[in-house]
Amino acid sequence: MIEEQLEQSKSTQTKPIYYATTPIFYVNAEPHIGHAYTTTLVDVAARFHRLRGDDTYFLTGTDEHGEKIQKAADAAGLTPQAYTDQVSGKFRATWDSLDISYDEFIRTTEERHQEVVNDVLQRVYDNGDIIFGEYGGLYCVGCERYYTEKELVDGRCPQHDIVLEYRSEENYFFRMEKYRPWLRELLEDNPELIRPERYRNEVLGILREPIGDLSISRPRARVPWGIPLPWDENHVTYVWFDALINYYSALKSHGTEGHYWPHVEHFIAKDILKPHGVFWPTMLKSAGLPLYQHLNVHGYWLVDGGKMSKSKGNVVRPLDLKDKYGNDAFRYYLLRDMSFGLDASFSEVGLAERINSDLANDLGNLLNRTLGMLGKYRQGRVPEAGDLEPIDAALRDAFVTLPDRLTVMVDNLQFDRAIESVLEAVRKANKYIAETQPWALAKDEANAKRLDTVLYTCLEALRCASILLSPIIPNKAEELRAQLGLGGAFTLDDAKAWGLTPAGTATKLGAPLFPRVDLAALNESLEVKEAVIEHKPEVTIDDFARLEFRVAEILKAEAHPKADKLLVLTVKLGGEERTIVSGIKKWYDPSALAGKKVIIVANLKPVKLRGIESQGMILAAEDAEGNLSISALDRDIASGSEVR
Ligand code: ME8
Repeated sequence: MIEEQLEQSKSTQTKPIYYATTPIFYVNAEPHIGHAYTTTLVDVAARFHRLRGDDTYFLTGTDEHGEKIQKAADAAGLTPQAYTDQVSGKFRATWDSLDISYDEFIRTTEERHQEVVNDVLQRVYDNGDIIFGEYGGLYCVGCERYYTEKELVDGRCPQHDIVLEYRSEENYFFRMEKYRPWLRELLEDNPELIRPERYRNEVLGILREPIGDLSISRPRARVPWGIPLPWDENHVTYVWFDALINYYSALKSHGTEGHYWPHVEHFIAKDILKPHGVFWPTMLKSAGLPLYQHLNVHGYWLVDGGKMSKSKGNVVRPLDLKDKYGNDAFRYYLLRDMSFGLDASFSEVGLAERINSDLANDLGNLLNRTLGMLGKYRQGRVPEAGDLEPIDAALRDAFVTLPDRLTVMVDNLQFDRAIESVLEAVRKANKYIAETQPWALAKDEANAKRLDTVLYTCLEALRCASILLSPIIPNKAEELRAQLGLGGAFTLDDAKAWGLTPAGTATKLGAPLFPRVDLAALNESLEVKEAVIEHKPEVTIDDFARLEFRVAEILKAEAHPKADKLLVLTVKLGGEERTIVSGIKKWYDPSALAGKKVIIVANLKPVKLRGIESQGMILAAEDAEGNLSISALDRDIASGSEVR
């Protein structure tokens, strides 16, 4: 099958078109490693297609309407517009800082998008596919959709693990059920349409039973933050109906839909399979628009064996990893350590090990050894190669056959295998050095030409590696090329040709491309972090409001008669005096405490500590070693004042 595809790709004459999309992300959360994965993956695919010379277009953006966003804006105390501007800006800035080469960033609050949503809605309406009716069901605001009983796990939302609320409302409905037989047949006839296969099977499973009609509006009185329906302004468009259209509206707004739309490739994770696998194709069909080429569905990055969540406190932020390890190393890890379609477990140690083994050891060493020897034996200048011996030709073939193999792998979403095959060739080059022993050749002037050939072969291996890895590690690939003395533009075809490095080129051995990570130090710092971060549940503002924090002045402090570690404090709280027993004795001399103002929790139920009733608790900061410091106020404030 691979041979067949190779033949096909060779025989393609016209410049292929590639249009790839990420989901547009909800602006109720900040970018995390999951968002970064899909976006980096599409970036790598887009860069690879550009390298092949394809006419490439890459779209990403943010999903900004709906009840969930409206609620998030309320909680942040901002208008929905101000709030979405802020978070959408963070997504864009994150992608810029991660070197994401998107061609366009779309926001669903833009007028150009809203116009196209109206247009598509009107088409579906004119086609007789919209009806008005009442619907009742279990709704998840997090997913912004109704769930059927069958889709629930233990009666809860499978994505958010919460009990869903029953809702019933008068809405407009899209006659989705009508298109079920068509979609089923389409998926049966086109096994690659949704891939990998497990997700196609999942959608086919959904289509085996009635899918019902899709509620596509919300009453404007309840959800004002949305696009009003063109035929009834008392209702706004359901957020998924609005959001999915972004993939088309971005093109339509500048007239390129005829060019790119027929080639669209969507990339999503499994969480939003149903909207993309069922809602979207049926919507497109009704609106008379062509379907996507492929729906490419990847798995989830798991952290600590489960989903990341704010409440568990284990959300992994891409910019933190970029700052710590560099962006190229982070991108490399993301693409190398997840098999497309399957879940993967994020591990910082795994990331560091990947850097050390593949990037510092294999690639970095090849560069350092080659340029080191070139400096020593040839003043850093690229020599002219002589005739190739079989061992040289074997290494050449390992590289020049890679572009076609990688093309097939990338087309089949095997990004991890594609990277691994380049690294295999890099390892072969290291082995080649061990076998040809340039240092031994250098000892005898009679072997000068042979040494030239060996060094040149290593340089060519590095040049090809720099091209093949450039979509994944774009900056380091540039640095690598600069050290090789190469500049300017290059294409994938340049990695099929051997001998493109001009003899006489001056190389410039620089700093190591990927410094090794000190694994022992990393393990130690992670252990400390683990100890400090207790996973605490998220609280609502109402939970917080139940606690009463007040300023208290310490009047006197003395050692607890029956406990080594405790002090008994008398504090003044406005007009009131209280006794508080506190475990700060190790850090404070009782005589130095009188007169200090501290913050206490004033409405704790009193408890007896070693026989003395404590009527509150002093807040103290605690570091990783367990040292305590009672809160210091930087301005004199009356005792009894509330702290919020
Ligand atoms: O669903 N692992 O937006 P969203 C891998 N606005 N990828 C992950 C991930 C994880 N742990 N968590 C999230 C929405 N993702 C809608 C989309 S499209 C018309 C509308 C990535 O902010 C993955 O791409 O919840 C997933 O599909 C997407 O973020 C969901 O992003």
